[in-house]
Amino acid sequence: MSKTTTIKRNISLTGDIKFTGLQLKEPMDVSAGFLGVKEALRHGAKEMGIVRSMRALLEMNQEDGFRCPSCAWPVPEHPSKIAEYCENGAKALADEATTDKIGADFFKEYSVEALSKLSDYELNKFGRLTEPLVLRSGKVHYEPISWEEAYQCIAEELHKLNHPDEAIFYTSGRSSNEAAFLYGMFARAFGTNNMPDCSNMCHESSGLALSKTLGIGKGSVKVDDLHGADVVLVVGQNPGTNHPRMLSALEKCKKNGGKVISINPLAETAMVRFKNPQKASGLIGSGTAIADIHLQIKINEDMALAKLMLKKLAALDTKNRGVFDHDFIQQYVEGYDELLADLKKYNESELLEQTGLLEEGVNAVVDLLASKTNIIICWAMGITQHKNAVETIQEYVNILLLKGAIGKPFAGTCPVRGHSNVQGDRSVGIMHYVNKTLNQKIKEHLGFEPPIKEGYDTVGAIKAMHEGKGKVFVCLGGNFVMAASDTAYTAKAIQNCKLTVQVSTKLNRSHLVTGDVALILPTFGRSEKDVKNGQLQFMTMESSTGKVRQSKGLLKPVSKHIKSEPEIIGMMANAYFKGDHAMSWAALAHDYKAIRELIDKTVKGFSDTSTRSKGHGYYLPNNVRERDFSKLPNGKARLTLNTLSGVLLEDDELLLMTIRSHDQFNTTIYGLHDRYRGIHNERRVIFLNEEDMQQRGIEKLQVLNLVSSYQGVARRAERFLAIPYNIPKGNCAAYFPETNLLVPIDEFADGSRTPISKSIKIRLEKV
Ligand SMILES: Nc1nc2c(c(=O)[nH]1)N[C@H]1C(S)=C(S)[C@@H](COP(=O)(O)OP(=O)(O)OC[C@H]3O[C@@H](n4cnc5c(=O)[nH]c(N)nc54)[C@H](O)[C@@H]3O)O[C@H]1N2
Ligand SMILES: Nc1nc2c(c(=O)[nH]1)N[C@H]1C(S)=C(S)[C@@H](COP(=O)(O)OP(=O)(O)OC[C@H]3O[C@@H](n4cnc5c(=O)[nH]c(N)nc54)[C@H](O)[C@@H]3O)O[C@H]1N2
Ligand SMILES: [Mo]
Repeated sequence: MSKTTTIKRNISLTGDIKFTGLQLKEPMDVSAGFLGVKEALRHGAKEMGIVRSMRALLEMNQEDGFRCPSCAWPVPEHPSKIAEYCENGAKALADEATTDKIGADFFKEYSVEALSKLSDYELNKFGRLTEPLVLRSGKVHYEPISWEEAYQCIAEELHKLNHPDEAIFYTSGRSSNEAAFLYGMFARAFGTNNMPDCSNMCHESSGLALSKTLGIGKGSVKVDDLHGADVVLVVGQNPGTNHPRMLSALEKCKKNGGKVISINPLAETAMVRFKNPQKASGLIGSGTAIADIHLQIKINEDMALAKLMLKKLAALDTKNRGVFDHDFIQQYVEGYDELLADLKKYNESELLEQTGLLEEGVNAVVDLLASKTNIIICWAMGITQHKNAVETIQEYVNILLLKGAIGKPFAGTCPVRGHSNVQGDRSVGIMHYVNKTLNQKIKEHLGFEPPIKEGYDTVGAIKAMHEGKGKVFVCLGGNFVMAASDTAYTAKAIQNCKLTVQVSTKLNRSHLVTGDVALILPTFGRSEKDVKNGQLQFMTMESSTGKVRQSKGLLKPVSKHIKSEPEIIGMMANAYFKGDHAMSWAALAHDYKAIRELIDKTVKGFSDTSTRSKGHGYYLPNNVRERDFSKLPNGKARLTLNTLSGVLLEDDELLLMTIRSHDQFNTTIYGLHDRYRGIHNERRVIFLNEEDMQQRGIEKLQVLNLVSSYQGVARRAERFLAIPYNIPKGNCAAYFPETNLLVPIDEFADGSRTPISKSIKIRLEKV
């Protein structure tokens, strides 16, 4: 490696800001039907060629195929033979399996500085990364590097550190269980628990709230439970775009007489009407309305709503003892009297006013909750990314516990996970905190002493790098600089590092905002064939409902020079330990069955995974499903007292939620449309309430800067077009990651430290 000189390179964090030609249409009232399938095929054919795309689509989510790389929604127990994918799954596949590629020649032509002037959409479009590359100290062009030299470079930098805690190992949720396990064990063997992961920005709030109240950080329902539920609340989630296959489950629920309630500041398309693309009738039929009731709540007022519903239910229960499940409460739950006493402190009309809802709507939901017992609550980022996220989730759990809607068929908790294997990564050991049971098993079966000091989560890692305490930053997938909060602060933190390493499939801004020296280690996508010792390999993943299944690629890898994630991690560890360690890293790098055997030995609930993950796969144990709360203090599930809190706005402030368009997967921008919301060919838009616009004298399509001010620091995201939209007064919405610049590093959920990406106070500045 060349000698270290620290230059910060002239990197743009936004790309050149330009409008791309907005066309406005009416928001759509149906989704997923014929248009969805057509869109899926169009994307596939364009990126992969028609034969490759049809073959891949047919294998996606089938028993012997590969798991969809998009969201973590499980495949039903009896998947349809023809199509177990959705439009956005097909887009994710097309994006990964694209035949466009870039290697050393490309980077010789384009410097990181020049590339940084492009948008995230343009960066992703270049195609797959095909060979290992290095950005040497002081240089602005990546150059080729051999795999051997790349591993040596990492090993040398790791050896140079004064303490293992100067290294940080980030994981995005697209890895397999095998890769994540090996990676987490390497971090520990190296000596640190610095394992931030995308969960920290995602469902960490759910994990915490659920562990505290029910004793497991995962949801309790299976897909079939949704089919038979009486009432399903879909809270702070946009399944039409982000979990489209979930709509089929909701549709079944309705067919069986269940009611679906949407609680969301936006009337999201699929919750209004949708067509089922897997059925012939779905291609031509008129579609089904999904949500029976939509509560258009104000941003971050779910706690007020949950309290209001609890109060109304408690009043009904006093009148007629059948509303709460007193036998269940008696046997399994603690904190009943305290909760009922605490609720008395709150005033119904004040709560109602806070939510911004009409009482009829709330009463209709309360009537359903009062008369039914098979209740499921689903939620996602609309709930987890607020300061009071953990307590809000606990308040929703209170409703389920009082109703006895826990640990029985057709009822329970359903935090809908994001990344396709984010839950599995956590299960097999990607976590910044210390798990004593796991550590004990590591000592017994892997033969080394794991560190016992808590590591950095995402926010902690950024701060450590900012302060110069984090020096080597390794990322297993993801796009850290764009996904994290406070983009400018995060970028500065990363640029403080000596070495940054990205194990990636495609180009993104995290390859441009780097440490002094940077490595790109290109890897397989899930759809690609991974052949080792002449044998087609498979990996395993865990769905949102806790089921472990195999995933086996079938497409020819995009390049001969890329390697699988387990191989990269194993060989990196091998270069570091040079044979001087209890684990056989080089052997594991090439033997996933051996990795699975170690997972089975060390991780609770995994057993005989190589066999049991075949076909339909197997469920990991879940104490809530068994109504076993013995691990909680007093052996009971816990009702919690949660403080009502909201965000106080100044007169000229609005509350901003940063959301996904229909054409993106997190920071990967597939296209510039959000056709469900009527937005075509533009991402720099801000959705505003019309009254708010009038009050501020803002015209439709006026150009605005968004400014957040926390602790006297103004953060600015520039040039957004004003779109009048059906959104509660005082609220507004824009897409992430363009707006991550506005989220202050120190503003996160209490307890889980998830950035407040859904409730940022902003002012609008006319340009
Ligand atoms: N196609 C596609 N699929 C994806 C992803 C993707 O980017 N693209 N991302 C994956 C990942 S990692 C994740 S975590 C999930 C994300 O899935 P979602 O959570 O559905 O994603 P968001 O777009 O963040 O949408 C949040 C929803 O919450 C609502 N909301 C915002 N604030 C509030 C609030 O205070 N209260 C209530 N009740 N609602 C609120 C918004 O209006 C929006 O409908 O999707 C996964 N699947
Ligand atoms: N403001 C705001 N910020 C947010 C959110 C929000 O709602 N609002 N949501 C948060 C959430 S929920 C999440 S989960 C995070 C997401 O954070 P990340 O998971 O870090 O980000 P992604 O955009 O999913 O990562 C995309 C990159 O992953 C790489 N990649 C794709 N597939 C593979 C693979 O199979 N292997 C490897 N090694 N690499 C691969 C590609 O290079 C691609 O460019 O963002 C968070 N940030
Ligand atoms: Mo996520």
